[in-house]
Formats: sequence, C-alpha cells, structure tokens
Amino acid sequence: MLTLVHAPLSRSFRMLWLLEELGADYDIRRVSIRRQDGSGAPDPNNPHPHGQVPALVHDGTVITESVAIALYLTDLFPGCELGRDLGTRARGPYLSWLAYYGGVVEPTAITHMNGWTADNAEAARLYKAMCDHVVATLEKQPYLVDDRPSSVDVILSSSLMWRRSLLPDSAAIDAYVARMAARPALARAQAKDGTEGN
Ligand SMILES: N[C@@H](CCC(=O)N[C@@H](CS)C(=O)NCC(=O)O)C(=O)O
Repeated sequence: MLTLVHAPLSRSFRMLWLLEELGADYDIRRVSIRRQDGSGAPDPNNPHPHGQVPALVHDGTVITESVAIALYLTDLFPGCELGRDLGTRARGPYLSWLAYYGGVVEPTAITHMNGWTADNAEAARLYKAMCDHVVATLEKQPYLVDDRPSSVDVILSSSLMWRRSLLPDSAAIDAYVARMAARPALARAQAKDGTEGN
C-alpha cells in the first residue's frame, strides 16, 4: 500500500502528480505543515523527521525527499514512461538529473529567489552555471534526460508552474513548461488536490 503524506500548495503536489502519471493505487494522508507566513504547525501524523512534505509510506517504510521518492516510485513501476530502468542507457542521465535537481537546481534557485545572489558572487556564479546548463539542455532536447519526459521533469516543471522566475526568461523553458502543463495526469492531480497549481 502506498500513502502520500501531503499538504496542499506545497512540494508534495509534484509527488501527487507523479502518482497520477504512474496510475498508482495510493491514498493521501493530508497533514498540516509550518507555512512561511508563520501559520500552520507540524502534524503528529506526519512521519517525516522534520514534519515536512512530501513523505511516502510504502508497506510501513517511510521514504522522504522528493527526488528519492521520485526514483523509488518509478523503480516500483518498471517500464513506466517517467522512469529509466536499471540497465538502460538513460539510467545514468536519469540519476544525474534527479540528484542535480535536489542538490543544485533547487538550492541555487531558492538562493536566487531569496535575493541572496545579488550580493554574493559565488552564489551568483553557481546559480548562473545551473541556469546555463538547464537552458542549454532544453534548447537541445525537449526534456531534461532525453526526448521523453521523466519524473525529474514533473518536479522541475511543477516548481516552474509555482514560480516561473526561478529560472531566466527562455523560449525553450516556456515551451517545456507548456508541454508538461498539458499532461492529463496534471489535471487529474489538481482535481484530486482541489488546487489549480503547485
Ligand atoms: N528537500 C525536501 C523539501 C521539503 C520541504 O521543504 N517541504 C516544505 C513544503 S513545500 C515543508 O514541508 N515545509 C514545512 C517545514 O519546513 O516545516 C523535498 O524536496 O522533499
């Protein structure tokens, strides 16, 4: 049994979208979380060590961190469109992009969003290097890993639907977000969540 520990308008929405993409049989445990405006509080029903979302519970095992959950889920459905199975050529790039999202894309983009790249040359350099890499990749091919979408595209595009300004102006990125936004599983996830976005 798969249970997504979820709060609306949060990073757990991208895992809800992924579960819909996979056609998984799952249920949702809705929890409260601390919000940036000071409202909300960690929920005693949330097994995440920091009281954050997302968390996934699979037959009693707790998996945390969006990219780990994405890899776990796509491995659970071998041959699914959004995963890249062990033993295939795309497995390496798939793992690289997942780790790069969690370790580089999101931290540098959040640093930029918070205005910290303005007066820190090293932070600005790291953010620009990340942007150049993502933009160059999406100018060369339609998705991050190769020519078909993967779970890391669900994660990145979900973040961009929440805040497009995480990455610089780019026609390639706009077209990428539009392609991902047209996916029927996104609409199903939004309907399930009762929200219209991230
Ligand atoms: N690196 C984590 C970040 C999770 C995270 O920051 N979640 C936010 C919601 S968007 C949260 O639960 N915040 C409540 C808190 O930090 O207490 C992941 O990607 O899964």
